[in-house]
Amino acid sequence: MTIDVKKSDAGIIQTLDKKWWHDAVIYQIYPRSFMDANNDGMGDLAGIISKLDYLKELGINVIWLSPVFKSPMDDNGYDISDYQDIASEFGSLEEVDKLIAEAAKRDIRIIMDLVINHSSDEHPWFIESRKSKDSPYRDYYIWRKPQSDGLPPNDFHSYFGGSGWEFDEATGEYYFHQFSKKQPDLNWENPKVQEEVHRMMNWWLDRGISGFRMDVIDLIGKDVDKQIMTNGPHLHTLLQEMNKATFVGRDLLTVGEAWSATPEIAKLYSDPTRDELSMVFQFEHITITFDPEQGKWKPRPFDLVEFKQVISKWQTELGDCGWNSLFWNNHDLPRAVSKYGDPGRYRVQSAKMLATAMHFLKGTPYIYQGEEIGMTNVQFDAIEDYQDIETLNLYQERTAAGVSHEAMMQGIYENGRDNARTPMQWNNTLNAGFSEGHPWLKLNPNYPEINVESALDDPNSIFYHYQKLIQLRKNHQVIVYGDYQPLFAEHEKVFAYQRQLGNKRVVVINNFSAEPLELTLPISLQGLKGQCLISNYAARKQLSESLTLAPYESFALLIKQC
Ligand code: TEU
Ligand code: CA
Repeated sequence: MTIDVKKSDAGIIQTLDKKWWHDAVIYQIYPRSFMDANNDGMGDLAGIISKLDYLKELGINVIWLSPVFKSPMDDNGYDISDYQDIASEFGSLEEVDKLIAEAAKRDIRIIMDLVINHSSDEHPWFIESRKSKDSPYRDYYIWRKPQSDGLPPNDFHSYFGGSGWEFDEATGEYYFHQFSKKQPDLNWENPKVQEEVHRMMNWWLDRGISGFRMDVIDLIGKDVDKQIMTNGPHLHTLLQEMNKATFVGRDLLTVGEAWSATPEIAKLYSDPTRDELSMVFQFEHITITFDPEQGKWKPRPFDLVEFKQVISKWQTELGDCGWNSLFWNNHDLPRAVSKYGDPGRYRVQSAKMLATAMHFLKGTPYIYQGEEIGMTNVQFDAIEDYQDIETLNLYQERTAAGVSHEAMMQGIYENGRDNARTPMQWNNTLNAGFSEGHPWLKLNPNYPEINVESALDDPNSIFYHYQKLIQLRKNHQVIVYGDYQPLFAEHEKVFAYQRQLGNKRVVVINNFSAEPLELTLPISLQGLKGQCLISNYAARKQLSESLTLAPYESFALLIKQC
C-alpha cells in the first residue's frame, strides 16, 4: 500500500510504500541485565518471557534482542562462538522459539543482533583458521606477515585499546581485530564467509524472527591494507548480495549500526530502491559531545543548537529516500536523562521532554530498557566495580598514558557503557527484583525510588508518557509521514519543530533547560488552537503571542486547520 507523503511545489504527490516498521516502536533488551529467572545473577530468556506482558502494556511492537548466542562473553556476547546455538547463561534454542511464539501472541516481533564483522576467537572457524596457513578456514579471517622488524603490518589501533593486530606464534603471522583480540575480524572478501553468514541468517529467519540489528555493519567492507575501515569499497555490494540471499521475499526490519554514516551515506543503505537495509543507526547527534581527538572519554558540553542542526539535517536530507532511526541511548551509550536532561530535581519532567522531543520526529523510535522509567547513569567508586571491556581497557591504556584517574572516571561516569548495563529496576525489593542471586553487575543504588512497580502505580510516571507516545504514533499519520520544519532554530534552550501532512499540523515545543523561559512566538504560530496531544505539565490548547515555559516543559499541539 502506498501513502501520499509530500506535495511538491508542482503539486506532485510523493508516494511512499508503507512498511509495517514505519509506525512501529522498537524496544532494545540487553539480556544479561533485563530479568534473571533462575537467580544465577545473570538475566536470561526465561526472564524476558516473564516480562512480555509488561512490554505489551508499554505498547512496543518489536524487541531488538542484544546477542544471546554462545560466547566466551569477552564483550558480553558481541564475540560469538556459535551463531546457531544459545549461551547456557541465557537458556536454549527452545527458549528462543518460545520467546518468538509468546511475543507473537502479544503482537510483538523479535529482531536479533547480527554480529558478523567479527566472531569470537573461540569460534570453530577461527580455531581452524589459526591452525595452519594452509587451513581451508585461513582466509575466513585477515592474516598478514609481520614487517621485517617483526612489528605489526600497520599501526591500526583497536577501539578497545592496543594494537589492532595480534601475533599468533603457531603460524608466525598477525590477525586483525578492530575490537578485542578475542574478536578477530571476518574476511568479507571471502565468498565462503558471505555464504556461511547468509545461510545462518536464513536459518534464523526460518525460525520466525522478523529481522536483524546489524552490528558495525559499516565495517564489513573494509580494506585493511589501505586502512579503509568504514564505508569500504565493497560494502554496498556485500549488502545488496546479502539482501538478495536472505531478505528477498520476506517482510523484515533490518537496521544497520553505522557510526560513520552521513545522510548521503544513509541513503545508500536505506533508499528502498537500492534493496539493502530498512534503516541505519547514525550517531552524529551522539558524537557531538565527544572530543575530536580523545573521543567519549573527554566529554564536550551538550550544545543544543548544534544538536538541532544535526537532527534537522537528518530529518530533511534523509526524509524522502531513506528512513531515520530515532534514539537517545542503547547498551553502548549513557542514560538519556543523565546525559541530556536532569537526573535530579527535574528527572521526571526532563525524561518526558526528551521522549516527546524524539518521538514526534520522522523515523522509527527505539527505546532502550529502563529509559521508559527514567533510569539514570551510575557512579561506582572503584574502577574494579566496572565490567565493560572497553571501559576497563581504555582506563588502563589512558591512565598509563598520563590521564589522571579522576579525569578518566569522569569520562566513565558521563559516557561509559556500564551506565546502560546496570540491572533493570523492577521494584524496591532485593536487587530491584532483577535477581535473588548475586547480580553480575552492581545495581544503581537509586532503584528503591526508580523502578517499574512504582512507575505503574503512578499515573503521571514516565512510563505512561512513553505508553501514550507509542499510541499517538499509531493514531496520527502526520507523526509517521509528515514533513519536518524546524522552529526557533537558533534558540539555545528550546528545541521546537512542526510536522505537516495534508491539512494535519503538529507543533512540538521543548524547553531543554531547568529554568522557566519566555518564548515569543512568530506571527505564523500566534493564535493557533488545537488538541494538546501530550504534555509534561498542564495541557496547552492554544499558542498566544508568547509562552512562559516551565523547566523542561514539553508539549505537542495538533493544530486544527480549516
Ligand atoms: O559497537 C560498536 C562501537 O563502535 C561501539 O562499541 C563504540 O566503540 C563505543 O561503544 C562508543 O564509544 C558495537 C556494539 O554495539 C558494541 O556493544 C560492541 O562492543 C562492538 O560493536 C563490537 O561488537
Ligand atoms: Ca539467569
